[in-house]
Amino acid sequence: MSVTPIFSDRVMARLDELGRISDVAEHLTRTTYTPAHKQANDLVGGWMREAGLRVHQDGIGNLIGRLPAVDNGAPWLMLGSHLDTVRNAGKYDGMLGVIAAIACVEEIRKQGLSLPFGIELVGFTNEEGTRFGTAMTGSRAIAGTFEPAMLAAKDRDGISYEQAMREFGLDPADIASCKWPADIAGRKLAAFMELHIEQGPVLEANNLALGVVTAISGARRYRVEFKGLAGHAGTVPMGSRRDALLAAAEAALYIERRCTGTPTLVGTVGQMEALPGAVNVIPGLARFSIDIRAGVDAVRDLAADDVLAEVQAIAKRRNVEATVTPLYNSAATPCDPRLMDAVEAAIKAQNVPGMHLPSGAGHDAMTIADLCPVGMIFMRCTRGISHNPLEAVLPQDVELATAALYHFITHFDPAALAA
Ligand code: HGY
Ligand code: MN
Ligand code: MN
Repeated sequence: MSVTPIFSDRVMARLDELGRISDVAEHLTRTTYTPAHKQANDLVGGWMREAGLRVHQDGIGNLIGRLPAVDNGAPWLMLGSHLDTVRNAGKYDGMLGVIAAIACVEEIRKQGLSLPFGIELVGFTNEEGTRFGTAMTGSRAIAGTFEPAMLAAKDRDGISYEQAMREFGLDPADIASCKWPADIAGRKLAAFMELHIEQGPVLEANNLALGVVTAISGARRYRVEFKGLAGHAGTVPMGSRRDALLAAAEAALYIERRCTGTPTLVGTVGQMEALPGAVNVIPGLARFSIDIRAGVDAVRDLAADDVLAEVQAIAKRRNVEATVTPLYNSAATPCDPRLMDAVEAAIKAQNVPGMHLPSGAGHDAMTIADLCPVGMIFMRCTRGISHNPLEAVLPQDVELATAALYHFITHFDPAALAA
């Protein structure tokens, strides 16, 4: 007998609706400080209000819904995930964690439950770093680790983070006000729990819907520019070229070699451009991104150091100039064992098996870990595909995942973490 779903119909319908809000018509790309960012905050803010949450947008553009406890001095549980996306994205990465948490609050109110803690439900902005390269600025503002240098980061059109904020109606001077406890002085944050798709193939390979996240890999990101000499494709002999694109190509292939063969170590060149970009001109300028991660920081750092050294060696060999700009650096983050136990119990309560697994993907939980213990629930995604419009989930998994989050919330005991 199939049990009537409590959550999944509404969660899936809302994810479909939210997935139609994009910076561009042809696919889902929702970056930061764009009209789509505002539209998404307005739409999700309305759903938060319907659930009985008090809603506001904070000083950096995060969307926040609050359900205070009856007791003003009670601790708070933070829930949520990010509302921004990569380019040509799927509609579940980040959004699932926000929409499912709203569905849980709706059910809590429907059941007339009053919890011994407040709920701070956050739709973080700029977790991906798609527009400016520098990532997780929304959660960093709440954690108090936003770095003013990030305001100078520029998008593809040369607009700075600061300028984009101001055009969005925000004042960088207000970023400091986002830092927990924000506008409720002295409140204590007991924990942060994030539901997220796995974005990998492990749960599906084990025929499981849900998983307990053990740790989140740390990442280092850079932007590299090689400056050679543009020249005529027909007249400059091969031996006397200063071809910036070939230097970048050599660096990319080195990154692949260096990051292959070490467990949890991965290296990616996601962006590359050759300028001036004419078919009959030797590229005088090449820009590309580097993203290096591992479950253990020392493994990642060793690889990153080797890659940066090779970038300089290639520049020397090819007589081009290398400029390396660090964009982002996050340490590997362990999930709190007590929250892992609570997630395990929440999965068990759904009468399904689960498993423990690390996250190769980064999440806002890494940043919020500077404030409080963090935990994550992983949900299977089809063929492990993510950062891709083919990202897909099963409604029955969404039901299980939201029910597990609901179980975690309604059984959460802040005192157990105070010990
Ligand atoms: O890049 C990541 O790991 C995440 O999707 N922001
Ligand atoms: Mn992502
Ligand atoms: Mn994500």
